[in-house]
Amino acid sequence: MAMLSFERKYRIRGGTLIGGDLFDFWVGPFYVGFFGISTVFFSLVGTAMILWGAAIGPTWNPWQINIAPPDISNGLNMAPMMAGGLWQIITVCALGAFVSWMLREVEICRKLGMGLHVPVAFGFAIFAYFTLQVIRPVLMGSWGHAFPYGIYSHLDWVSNTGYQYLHFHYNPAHMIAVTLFFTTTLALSMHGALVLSATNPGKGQVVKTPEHEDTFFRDAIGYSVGTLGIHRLGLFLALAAVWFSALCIVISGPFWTRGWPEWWGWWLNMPIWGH
Ligand code: 07D
Ligand code: 07D
Ligand code: U10
Repeated sequence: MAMLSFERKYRIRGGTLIGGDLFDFWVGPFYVGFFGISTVFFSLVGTAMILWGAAIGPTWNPWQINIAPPDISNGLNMAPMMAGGLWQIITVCALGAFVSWMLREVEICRKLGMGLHVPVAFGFAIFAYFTLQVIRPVLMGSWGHAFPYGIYSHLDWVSNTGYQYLHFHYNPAHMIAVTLFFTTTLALSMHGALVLSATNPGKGQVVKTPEHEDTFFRDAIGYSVGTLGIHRLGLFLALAAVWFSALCIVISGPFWTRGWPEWWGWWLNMPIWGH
């Protein structure tokens, strides 16, 4: 019950960014706030538009529902409702809901007197989405370059977009992003394993301290990044992974239109090879 008495003590007014006391209350476990209301609003409108799109489409199979962006020939104009207009409204609602959710996190952090690390981190995910759906299509001159809303159709978009550049694995920013994602899972698995090994050492054993954790890595690899450090590193790795993902897709099209293997020509053409 420690958690519940803590919550009773801290669930007081204040810290809102907008609306003052107006929406400063909880519904069950959920803090509401102005941005809780706007989250619910954008989510409901966006979901309704997806359901409308599904209703006029050929299938109710959840895996196959697809709401496509406007045709490339439509450019950056508003599209007719049944020819990409729905996709445009859903995109606005998605961005409205994601940003509302982030700002609701900010209000919760302010109430608790905590840092803003969680909403900042979520902001990186929103930025990646914004890059895919707004920045890159705008740079390329058409909403038709954005990805469609559907479980399988968005996979088709990733594959098709990848092959447009012949071999997406040769995109250097994609390489860095993939490496950072792999390193993130490595770091989390090492951290999870280390903490469990120290705090859950088995029946009859004494719980170990951070000194044990530090010493394990000093013995094993000669250095310990430390108990605060591993969390800084984990956040950095994950945010850098998303940052390089956004970079790898925004350069594909707006700044590099040929196959990615060709980009490596600079290496093959270096004068040191003597040709
Ligand atoms: C575990 C937190 C929970 C979140 C979940 C996702 C919806 C969508 C909507 C039917 C880690 C909830 C899903 C609300 C339902 C309709 C219309 C997060 C966790 C469980 N993808 N993607 C998935 C999204 C993009 C790619 C799964 C969203 C880019 C590949 C799920 C976005 C590219 C694969 C999903 C988005 C891309 C997937 C599991 C937005 C590059 C898979 C996601 C808003 C980033 C995997 C069938 C997950 C799969 C998968 C959702 C964008 C590539 C449906 C919401 C365009 C290659 N994506 N995705 O666990 O099985 O995330 O697909 O940007 O293989 Mg995707
Ligand atoms: C965009 C998600 C944002 C989510 C938000 C929240 C809800 C609410 C509610 C659960 C960015 C949504 C929330 C909806 C849900 C409830 C209640 C995250 C986003 C705001 N690739 N590739 C990447 C790998 C290949 C290609 C990124 C690996 C092929 C293209 C990552 C491999 C070709 C694009 C990555 C591989 C190809 C990418 C994705 C291996 C295809 C992108 C992660 C091992 C033939 C995308 C910004 C990401 C990108 C991207 C990994 C292979 C193409 C680095 C490991 C060679 C076209 N690929 N890829 O970005 O950079 O997350 O997007 O083969 O566009 Mg790739
Ligand atoms: C970490 C940690 C740490 C901990 C931790 C954690 C990181 C060191 C101390 C946290 C980690 C975990 C708990 C582990 C598991 C987590 C994951 C694997 C990540 C993925 C998470 C999920 C898949 C769960 C997702 C669930 C969500 C997002 C909750 C959904 C909630 C709502 C829909 C309600 C939101 C409330 C709002 C907007 C405020 C307003 C509320 C109201 C007015 C009342 C409620 C109203 C509704 C529900 C209806 C509104 C409709 C909406 C929003 C649209 C839906 C539309 C439909 C048509 C269905 O490091 O320590 O430990 O624990």
